[in-house]
Amino acid sequence: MHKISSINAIQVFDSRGVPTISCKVFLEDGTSASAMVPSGASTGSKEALELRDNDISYDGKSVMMAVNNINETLAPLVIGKDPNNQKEIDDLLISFDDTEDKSKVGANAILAVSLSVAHVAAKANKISLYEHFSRVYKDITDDHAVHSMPLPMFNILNGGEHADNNIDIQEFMIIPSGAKNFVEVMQWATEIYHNLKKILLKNSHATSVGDEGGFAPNLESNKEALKLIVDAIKETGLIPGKDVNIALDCAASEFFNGKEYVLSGENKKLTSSEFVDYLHDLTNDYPIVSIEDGMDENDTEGWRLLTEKLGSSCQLVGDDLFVTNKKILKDGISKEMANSILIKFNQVGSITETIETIYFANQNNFKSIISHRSGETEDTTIADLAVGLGIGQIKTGAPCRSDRVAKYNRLLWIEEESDNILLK
Ligand code: 2PG
Ligand code: MG
Repeated sequence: MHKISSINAIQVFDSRGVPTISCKVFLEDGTSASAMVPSGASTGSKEALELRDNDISYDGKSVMMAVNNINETLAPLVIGKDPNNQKEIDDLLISFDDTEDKSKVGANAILAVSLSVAHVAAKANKISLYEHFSRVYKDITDDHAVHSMPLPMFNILNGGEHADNNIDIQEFMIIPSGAKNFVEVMQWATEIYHNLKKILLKNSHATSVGDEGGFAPNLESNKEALKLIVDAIKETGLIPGKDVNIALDCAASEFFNGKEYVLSGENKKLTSSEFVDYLHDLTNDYPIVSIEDGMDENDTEGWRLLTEKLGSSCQLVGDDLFVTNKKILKDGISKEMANSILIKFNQVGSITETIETIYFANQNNFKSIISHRSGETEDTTIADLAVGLGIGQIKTGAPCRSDRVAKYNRLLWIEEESDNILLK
């Protein structure tokens, strides 16, 4: 295998028009590949640090320090290395930074290098990125992954930090659980999405969209959002709770004031146990099979209660709660919080650590869901990670807006080009 000969990073822009990093890695024979880093809006407080310049340009959000860290500091560490050795390279970057939260060079800088090394290795080996991820998984964990197509959660109605409407819950997602393959998954999702638009129009609601491509109307309540979605599923000729289920991402840390869950859209202030009951009622009334960040990331008692009450019937996903961090996940498991984990590369900052967290989750019977960020690019790496590790679930926004659809389109090609990769 040809060794890494040079690395070049530049500042590019994400789906919100905010600066981010694109990084290209070259091998000695001229082979090159690049990757881009996403960015969140409703972030967990323990996420690895996204290094921004905090000066007058781009409202403080430029990433030139992180870009320069790649070009001047990280590149010399990695040049001369074999790109197949993902773990060795990631470990070098991590130990050079030597901070808990990657604040010295920036998690965005480390991740940009980590991702583009994987891309160039796959290209040089003349295999798909998902196949390469399986090899990396085997190297890191000694476990075999079985390729599978992930079932998506499509975020078709946006609220919270991702939209300027009055809906408190951040994401209302549909899961085409009964679809026979990924082509059918996409047909159902897009048809429901377009029927939802028609229903919103008929009821004189706005059809503008939020950060993840879902509609962002002002509504009376979270229940009204759920009702509209159920209507759209039925309008499509599908059966709610059988063909298509619903998932929520409450992103509850965004509306917890330290004491109460403040649902300003419906004028309610609820204690932890009242909010658990509120969510429980929603699951009784609607076909909700998954709830992410149902409680605030520091509300340990609330999480315990939610898990006790709903954990056997509903997937309870920790996002801000676990921030893709194995140590934090381990602590959460010991406290009996949640039963699943959302996986985002940039919360932890490297491929190796992401894979270690997924493996640890597997070992503890926690499900993993691979996820985009609300600030995305045309990069489709997460689609390959989901297939390569056979994760089974992905959430990457509405079936609308190219930053979201790029991942779904990549999955369509993977299904097309392989005979034996089936929906999990
Ligand atoms: C989430 C994500 C992605 P953000 O909360 O799960 O949907 O949002 O990237 O803003 O953290
Ligand atoms: Mg979330």
